[in-house]
Amino acid sequence: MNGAESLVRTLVGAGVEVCFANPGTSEMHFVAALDRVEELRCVLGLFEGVVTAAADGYARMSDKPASTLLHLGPGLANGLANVHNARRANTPMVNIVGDHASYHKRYDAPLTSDVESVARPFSDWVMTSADSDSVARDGAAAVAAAMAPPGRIATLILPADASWNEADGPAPLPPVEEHDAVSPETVAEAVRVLRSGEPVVLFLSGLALREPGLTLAGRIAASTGARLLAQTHNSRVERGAGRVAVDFLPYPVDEALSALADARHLVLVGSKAPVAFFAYPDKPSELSPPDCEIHTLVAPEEDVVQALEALVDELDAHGTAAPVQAREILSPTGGTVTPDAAAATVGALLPEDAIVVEEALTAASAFMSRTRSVAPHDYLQLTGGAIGIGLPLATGAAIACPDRQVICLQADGSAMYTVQALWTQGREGLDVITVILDNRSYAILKGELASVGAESNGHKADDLMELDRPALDWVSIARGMGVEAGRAATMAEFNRLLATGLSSQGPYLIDLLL
Ligand SMILES: Cc1ncc(C[n+]2csc(CCOP(=O)(O)OP(=O)(O)O)c2C)c(N)n1
Repeated sequence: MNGAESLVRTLVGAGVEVCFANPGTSEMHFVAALDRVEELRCVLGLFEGVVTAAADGYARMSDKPASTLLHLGPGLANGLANVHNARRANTPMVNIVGDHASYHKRYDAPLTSDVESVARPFSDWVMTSADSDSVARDGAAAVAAAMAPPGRIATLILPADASWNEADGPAPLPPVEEHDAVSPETVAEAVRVLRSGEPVVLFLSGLALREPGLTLAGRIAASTGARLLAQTHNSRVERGAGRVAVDFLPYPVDEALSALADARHLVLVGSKAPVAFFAYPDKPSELSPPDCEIHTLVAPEEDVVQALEALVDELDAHGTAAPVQAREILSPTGGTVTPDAAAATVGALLPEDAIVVEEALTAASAFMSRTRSVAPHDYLQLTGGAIGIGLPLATGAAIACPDRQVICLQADGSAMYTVQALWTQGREGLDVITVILDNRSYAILKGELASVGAESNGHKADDLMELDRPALDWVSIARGMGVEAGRAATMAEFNRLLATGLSSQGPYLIDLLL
């Protein structure tokens, strides 16, 4: 067995089931090894930003470590924006990056670069395998590093000769770091705050937004009068009818400030203290009021569910019912197309247990509010602000959950960054409906131009935010990648196309003209 095969067998032994890949010459022994190891499924992405976001979507929905196969420094660099997003989602991800054979490096061949330096700012763990005998052990260490709480990015650089030289065989997964439990003192402090009689916000993220954390948080809120609020962007939220409803902190600074204006205590539950996405002249960076005390009940890398359980114990709230969201029956709307009307139709037609991937930017708040009380679903967001995640995130989620309908609510400008994901959806026959929110502009940037106080009334600034010259032909783009598609210019057409997409198997794209 060579080093590459020892690595593939190690990954499988450690629980890695899928490798999202875009390989090159230096990865050919890894590629060949895949045919000798049945258990590792391989999914091809036609750009590395597709590969890394698909791995992220897969891990978010499967709760298993994701892996990628990338080609030297440039291949990794192409994928990094979505590695950044995955890191911000606390996704466990192992990137295998092929490199030149160790003895070839000194010739400075065209693809040579300092791969470790490319990887480091976006990885929590980086290692280059010294030789074929260490590859398996390094691979096992990479998976353990990725699975360390709260989920981390591990990048293993694999020189070609470490791949092709003889190796001993696979290595076992070393012990994986456990979540630290939260101390009784920390829980007691939270109890004191919750019983202070002052307004408290429980600020939730991570596992606090999924069962059983959500119900525990609901019990705490019901028994103390604390308000539940989620971080603005989260890896995965379980929501909809029958679940504890949680508002999201709004993205615009003024709205976020008013959402937190009354809070005297902010208790962090798997979240970070809220800060503005960007600095704006004359607006604060910190979103909680100056007289609001911030308390950490549980940090993202600690045991969120244990902390919530301990808090429920201390509050003696196990008997308290967590209030859940009532079901609202929406009807598809008619008339002109607006984000709100589109959101009402999506809410009305959303199947039970769907996965909603949302990179809707200026339309996000409409979708969020209209899906609050509809069929229960998982909601996946852009966590790191690097646009171009939606289409591949949906692709990876569909690989993880082949029996669930995936609906991707996708702003058009962001869609173009990783549009090749449609081809992977077509190739793999994935049940993903993509709704392109086709406003033919970088609409959000028009607002940002004014918000940061940049003065402009000229056509050059406008020209950098308009996508209508030429208009993108989304139906042709989709069909050209093997995905059936239709265009909707009215709500009646959208309602019909969404129903068509939902009743058919395989991927479908709707170009919704806004
Ligand atoms: C990787 C990356 N590049 C550029 C940006 C800057 N950026 C933020 S929003 C945006 C345009 C978004 O337009 P679109 O996806 O069409 O959504 P809309 O604002 O029209 O709703 C850009 C270019 C970014 N956030 N991330």
